[in-house]
Amino acid sequence: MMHAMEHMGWNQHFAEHFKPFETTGYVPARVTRVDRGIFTVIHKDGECVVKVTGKFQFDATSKFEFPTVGDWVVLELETSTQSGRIHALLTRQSSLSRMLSKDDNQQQTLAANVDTVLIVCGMDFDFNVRRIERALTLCYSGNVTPVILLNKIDVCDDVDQKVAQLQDIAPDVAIYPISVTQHIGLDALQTYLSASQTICVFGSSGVGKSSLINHLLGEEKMLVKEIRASDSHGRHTTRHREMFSLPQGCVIIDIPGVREVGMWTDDEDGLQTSFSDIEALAQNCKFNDCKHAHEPGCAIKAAIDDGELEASRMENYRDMLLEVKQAQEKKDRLAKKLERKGKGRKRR
Ligand SMILES: Nc1nc2c(ncn2[C@@H]2O[C@H](COP(=O)(O)OP(=O)(O)OP(=O)(O)O)[C@@H](O)[C@H]2O)c(=O)[nH]1
Ligand SMILES: [Zn+2]
Repeated sequence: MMHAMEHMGWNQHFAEHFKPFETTGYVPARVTRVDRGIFTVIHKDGECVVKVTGKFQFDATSKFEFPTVGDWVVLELETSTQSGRIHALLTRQSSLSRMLSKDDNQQQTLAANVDTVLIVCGMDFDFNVRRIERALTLCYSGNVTPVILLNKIDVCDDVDQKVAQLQDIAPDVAIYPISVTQHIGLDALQTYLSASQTICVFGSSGVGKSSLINHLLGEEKMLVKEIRASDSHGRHTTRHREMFSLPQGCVIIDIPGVREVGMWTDDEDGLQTSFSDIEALAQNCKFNDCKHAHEPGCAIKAAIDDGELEASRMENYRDMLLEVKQAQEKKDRLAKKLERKGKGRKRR
């Protein structure tokens, strides 16, 4: 049993959080698909399509408390009919969220419990440091480890220079120059693919995400093996699932919307991690409340003038900081609304 569960991403964290439910007869299950309130989940003995209980529905204060792809849930399972209901959500280890539109600040949680995001860039035309910064921030805000894959090094003349450029902005992130089609540098990725691990792949169209996933799945087969507790359900050649497992036991979540990175976060810490150089520079500004615009003694402006800091990096930081502030305001408004709703409930 443990074998199958580990190949679904189960680990000590979830085992710990499931303990209170052990005596209930409920089972842990992982959400592989969400479609308007209908959840496809897998458990150690199979798969079923379920809804949440009425109590779950009532207790939820926002849609972010509802299960999303990758979530572990507490499932009441009717084995004879393979039907059931979701009673609870096990505390998430991590999550990836994006902004649906800048104007209305709508958040969407795309995937939960992701350990590593492989950020894939194509070195032929897709190398964009600013976009990588956004992807990094998204990962840090969601407690996910980012890894940068610079693909197509076979058609790039200045790999070292680009690696150096990225090391500058992301000194703590592992960067792998690779070529999927030429089989260069791919063995090193095995570190991220062991059992109990869940990964996501980010990147623009054409950078080689599908090629990479196919390679990881095993080249001769070129098949996508859906996550199933047993092989008796057979293998499928089309990838209509949003989650599947590699032979090594790692789980890949591949949701179209997750591939192209947007961002939604109300977490300034994620931003501070990605832009620690700017935060450090700002400490040296003459005024504590320096807006880094036209103030005298601005260390940021000086660094840009000296060529020490790229103006576009600062702009990107400014944009994201604004998004974070807007998101925080929205969250505050929502919290106030919920508080009022909560009071209303108690009075009844
Ligand atoms: N030269 C070169 N081409 C590559 C490499 N890896 C992938 N490609 C090619 O890049 C093209 C796009 O690859 P895909 O894997 O379809 O890219 P994708 O990121 O999945 O694209 P979408 O499905 O549109 O999101 C294909 O023609 C691949 O053969 C590489 O290492 N070097
Ligand atoms: Zn300043």
